[in-house]
Amino acid sequence: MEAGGSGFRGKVSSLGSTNETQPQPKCANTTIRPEWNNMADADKLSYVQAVKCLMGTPPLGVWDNATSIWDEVAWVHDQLNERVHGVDTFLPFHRYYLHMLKTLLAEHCSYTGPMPWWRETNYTGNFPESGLFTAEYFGALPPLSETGDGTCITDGAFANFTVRAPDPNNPSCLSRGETKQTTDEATTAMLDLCHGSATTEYTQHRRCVEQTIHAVMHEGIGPTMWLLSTSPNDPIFFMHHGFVDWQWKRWQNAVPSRSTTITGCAEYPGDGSPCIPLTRDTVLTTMGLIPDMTVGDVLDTENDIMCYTYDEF
Ligand SMILES: [Cu+2]
Repeated sequence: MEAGGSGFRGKVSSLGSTNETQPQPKCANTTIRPEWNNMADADKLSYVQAVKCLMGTPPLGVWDNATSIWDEVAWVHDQLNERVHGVDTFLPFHRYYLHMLKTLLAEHCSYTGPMPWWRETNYTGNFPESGLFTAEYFGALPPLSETGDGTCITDGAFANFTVRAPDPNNPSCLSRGETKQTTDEATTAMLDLCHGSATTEYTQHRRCVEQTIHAVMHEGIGPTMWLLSTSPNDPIFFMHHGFVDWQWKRWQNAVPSRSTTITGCAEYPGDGSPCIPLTRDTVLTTMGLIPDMTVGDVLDTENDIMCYTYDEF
């Protein structure tokens, strides 16, 4: 539980003031999401162990074929694939999805430690240097083979994890294979592009983040990660999306109204009619893994629902 004010929030919703003009109250005691390398080794270990715990925790009943909550986490993302990628819902959904992970870790694995993020642009493309891909933590990130194949991960906290979502009749291994040429594209220049004068509109920022560093790292890390729809099978997904969320937060911090208002499209009907707009009231769902929320609930990370910020920008 993050300190700060579930009681206060209950009071506010009973007054019915979660509408467009009245943002959620601020969190009294904001927690800090640390960059991986700013964490103590013991905290790193307890985080990966908590994630591993979800892989061994019986499913919640969201997906009939699941053997664990982790299977359901990946399956839900697969089911929602079209609704949460390539649309402006992308950033709020994935912020909510990270909140889902935090909630599941706390409720089912007693994890109350920090939710880490990974500053992917701090390297010269040599991601094993990140301190993530080690035998203590996430396991190896080997290069993609000459024939374009990944390698089953047999070290680290998630060694020999079997990927079952979305098709339990075709299980596979958790697999990685780095294409350095691709991951090398995640540069600070690319990062700055998404925060510059060409990206002052929310949709421009979202598109920039989604189509550059977000896409590059999914593609560059290899097989499990490059299948976008089921990529949360690889726990590195959440470190990666921590950085995606950090980028949005950094962009929001530059102009205060960016944490209270939203624009853009939640859906494109495809028949030439206008898009369905993304608003504070647009519903975000994990199909029952945690309760649904709205975009307005997650827009400001420092409100008393989300209640976090990052340790550095
Ligand atoms: Cu996604």
